[in-house]
Amino acid sequence: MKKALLVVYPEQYIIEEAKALAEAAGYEPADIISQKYLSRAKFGIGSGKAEEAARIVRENHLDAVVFDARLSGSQTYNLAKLCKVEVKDREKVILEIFAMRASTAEAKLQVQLAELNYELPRAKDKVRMAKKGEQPGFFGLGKYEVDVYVRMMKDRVGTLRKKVDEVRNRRVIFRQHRARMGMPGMAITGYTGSGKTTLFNSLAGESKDVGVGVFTTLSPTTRGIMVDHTKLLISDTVGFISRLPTYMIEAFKSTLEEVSYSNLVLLLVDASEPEEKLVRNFESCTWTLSELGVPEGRTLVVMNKADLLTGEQLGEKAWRLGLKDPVAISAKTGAGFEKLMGAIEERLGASRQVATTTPDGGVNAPH
Ligand SMILES: Nc1nc2c(ncn2[C@@H]2O[C@H](COP(=O)(O)OP(=O)(O)OP(=O)(O)O)[C@@H](O)[C@H]2O)c(=O)[nH]1
Ligand SMILES: [Mg+2]
Repeated sequence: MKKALLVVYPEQYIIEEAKALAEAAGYEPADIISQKYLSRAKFGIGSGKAEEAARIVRENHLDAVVFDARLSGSQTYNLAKLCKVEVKDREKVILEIFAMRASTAEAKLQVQLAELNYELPRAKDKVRMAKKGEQPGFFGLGKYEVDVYVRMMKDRVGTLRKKVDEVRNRRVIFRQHRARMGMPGMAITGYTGSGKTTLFNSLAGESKDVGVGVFTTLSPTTRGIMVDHTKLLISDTVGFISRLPTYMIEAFKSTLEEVSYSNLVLLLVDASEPEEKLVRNFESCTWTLSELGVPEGRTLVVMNKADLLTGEQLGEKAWRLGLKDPVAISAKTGAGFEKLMGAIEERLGASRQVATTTPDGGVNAPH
């Protein structure tokens, strides 16, 4: 494993998540610098801190700097030049994890598209720097060739988008088929590591990979289960994470469209998280769901990992999330499943009564 210096905001839960991300991407967080501001113009961090980072890297023979925020192309370049090792920002780290774990052709295409969307503004930065003479000979290219390189990247984005759309169309056909068969769908969504796959496995009698780290699941799986004498299609989905750029959601849209077109969206929260993290993660999930066009009324919030909490703690956390009649379960032990199934039946029953069919054949539940 490469040893890295982690640069991160000074909050315990943010540090923990940053560590988990770094590890999942193959970096061992050997040292940490925490800073309240990670958006300073030249290096992301202030010049003094950047010097300190360079010293830590040098003295401890580290291989990389992992920066848990977004960096522009020029910030990355400046920091890498100062520290003399590679610099990976948060988005790049997430992309690397996705690239390592993408196993289906579709996921691979999606990751490539997200990578290009990540590189494009940075390539433009490089063009600007090359033009100002600040970064001559980037890739051994002169400034005109760099212009050509950016144009080439834009073309590739176009080609990839078309391919991703083709796969997406196949999903649309599959969805139309399901809708014609009158099968309702439920997507299990939530922050990465909240226990979606564990729940999916329990409900569907499957044995999909469950992980301790982040982003164990990248491709959605759908299975049918019987609920109230009706076949319900449940889908396990890719986890959400805070500060996820919209272009990444865009790249994974065909996967996440399963969510947009579901009759019911189960939002699973890890109730064992400390309160502040719980609330922040919940907010980032509801933000992502709204980015995906899921109306609030279609979401069923379920508190998971209840086995790790007392009833009193659960009540307190439900209150913090504003849940009036909380459904609390343990995906691991099966506790609370009866209430969960009851809530699912009730919500599906209500959605069936007023369900209409959308032009593409998807079933559109009431807003
Ligand atoms: N104690 C306890 N642990 C749980 C429960 N549900 C899941 N876990 C654990 O939480 C970790 C993450 O579980 P996963 O099911 O992989 O979570 P996920 O939401 O699918 O994660 P990603 O696919 O990475 O987004 C694993 O170590 C599970 O064993 C639960 O009800 N109780
Ligand atoms: Mg999973």
